[in-house]
Amino acid sequence: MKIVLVRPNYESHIITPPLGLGYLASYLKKHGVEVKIIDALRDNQTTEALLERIVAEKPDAVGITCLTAFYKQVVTLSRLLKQRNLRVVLGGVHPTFLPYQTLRDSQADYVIRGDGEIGLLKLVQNDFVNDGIPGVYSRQEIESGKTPDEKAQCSENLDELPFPDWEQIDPNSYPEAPHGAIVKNFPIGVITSTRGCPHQCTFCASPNFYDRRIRFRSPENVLEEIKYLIDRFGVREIHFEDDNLTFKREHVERICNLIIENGIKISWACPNGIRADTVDEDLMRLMKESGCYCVAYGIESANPQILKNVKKSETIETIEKAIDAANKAGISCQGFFIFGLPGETSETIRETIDFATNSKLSRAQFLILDVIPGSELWHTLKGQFNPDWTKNSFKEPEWIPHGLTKEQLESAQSRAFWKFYCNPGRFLRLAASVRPRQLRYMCHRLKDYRILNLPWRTKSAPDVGESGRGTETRRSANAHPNPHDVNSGQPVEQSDATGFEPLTFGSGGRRSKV
Ligand code: B12
Ligand code: SF4
Repeated sequence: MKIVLVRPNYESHIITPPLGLGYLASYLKKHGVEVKIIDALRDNQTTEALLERIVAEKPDAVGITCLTAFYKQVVTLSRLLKQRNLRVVLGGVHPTFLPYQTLRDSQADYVIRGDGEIGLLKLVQNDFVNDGIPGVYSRQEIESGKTPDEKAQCSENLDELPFPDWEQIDPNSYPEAPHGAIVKNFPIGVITSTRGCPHQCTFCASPNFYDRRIRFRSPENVLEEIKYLIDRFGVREIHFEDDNLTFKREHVERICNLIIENGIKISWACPNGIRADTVDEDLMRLMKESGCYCVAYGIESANPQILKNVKKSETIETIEKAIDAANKAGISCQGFFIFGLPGETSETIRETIDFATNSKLSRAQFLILDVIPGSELWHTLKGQFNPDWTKNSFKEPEWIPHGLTKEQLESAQSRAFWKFYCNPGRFLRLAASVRPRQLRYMCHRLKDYRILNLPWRTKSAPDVGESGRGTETRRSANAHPNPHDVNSGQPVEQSDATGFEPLTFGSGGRRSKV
């Protein structure tokens, strides 16, 4: 039995090892299944070349990973594979929350919801006959009345999972576009030491994906993987991509202490962010001693009411303390902000920009809200916007808070970056840490985040300081009712409005080299 696991190519300025595919591959291999990973994003392959590469492998099935941001490319690839009579299985965050629509658009045979290791293995071992494997669904099953409300069985003891199949996603082959843009050392090993997050921020998909639970690997198991990455691939930096690395203090403290006690010389960072309410100066100092040089905090907004609206359960004072703690310990600190959250006004945008600019953050990222499947906002804002998954994620507004306009949000993004980096110290530190080989992707980022849109040349919007109400503030959704309310306590799967047309080659999957 041979399975090919694929990440399609799509427009992105971040290209990191696909951990999910790595875990699926090692788990299947451990159970005697032959697996080939093809990362077309890393290899920058056209859809045509990718298709031929997959077909040449003569697989028994093709598994494709799918986030909302590259749904279109997944659908295109899946349909082409079906035309070649190949069996297709989809998994990942997007199909987990919109299984029926995904199956219908992609013509894939199966969707597996949630963690994929056990469900996929069972399906393979069952010769692709689904006799009630939890979390596995076909379009026909759903149309004949089965409700896709179950997730696949997941591994309760994460230490039982083998490390990702690093041989096939060698850290050395991801040199140019790491998460967080600026890094200290290459190559980078990407690790998750936990799965899940018990919080409930309304813009985030993780709580629903993991049912608000968090599972931990043992710190010893994490250390083993770090050692393996160093010995086998010469890794010199680790990026923890956990949702909530510092959630349990003993967990992160033990990881730090093991790194120190074992004399491991490595730099590490948390580019996916940690929560400000889980850290203090002591913890930061320990993290620093073990090699941590950069953390990011999901700050989202400086307005207390907005933080409440999105159930962040953190105060601005806590966030300020956490930034202070990082600075005192000598750890560089990045802030993530989102414009366009419920309750946003021109005044709150200004508040956030002022907070960021006057803070001790050394870097900041300003995104525009995307209402993503799996998030609570996906439910509560349903019917108030048309999801468009062909647009650039987190860069183009889709739902617009009452009283604001699309243009105001877009100009806020570029204005925020400019104001933030107008500080000479910040700018010089940033410029000094960019490496020549990263320049191409750095330019890509500057363009994506509208940093190249000079704020004084952004026509359009009234200044965010002006209070005028937008003319066209909300778009009404045009959602087709679905034949089934198939989504597992999730809302009715929303709309056909995903920009889907007849299948074409081409656009699916070429990354513009900027
Ligand atoms: C690391 C990470 C990234 C990395 C790479 C992601 C990747 N997979 O290639 C980078 C930094 C590039 C990234 C980018 C983005 N990300 Co991201 N990212 C994550 C993060 C923190 C961890 C992902 C991970 O490695 N998990 C560990 C592995 C083991 O889990 P996994 O990938 O989910 O895989 C498991 C299952 O999903 C399933 N599975 C996955 N694929 C397949 C395939 C098959 C066939 C099967 C059967 C099963 C299966 O089985 C796997 C093993 O159990 C998650 C949060 C999270 N907790 O998942 C967000 C997350 C996936 N990202 C998210 C988002 C929104 C984004 C961005 C749009 C953000 C942005 N600012 O632009 C971009 C989109 C991509 C782009 N345009 O570049 C959302 C996804 C929401 C959605 N509906 O799609 C998440 C859930 C975060 C969130 N808080 O909401 N991301
Ligand atoms: S944003 Fe962070 S803290 Fe909030 S639910 Fe998502 S992963 Fe958890």
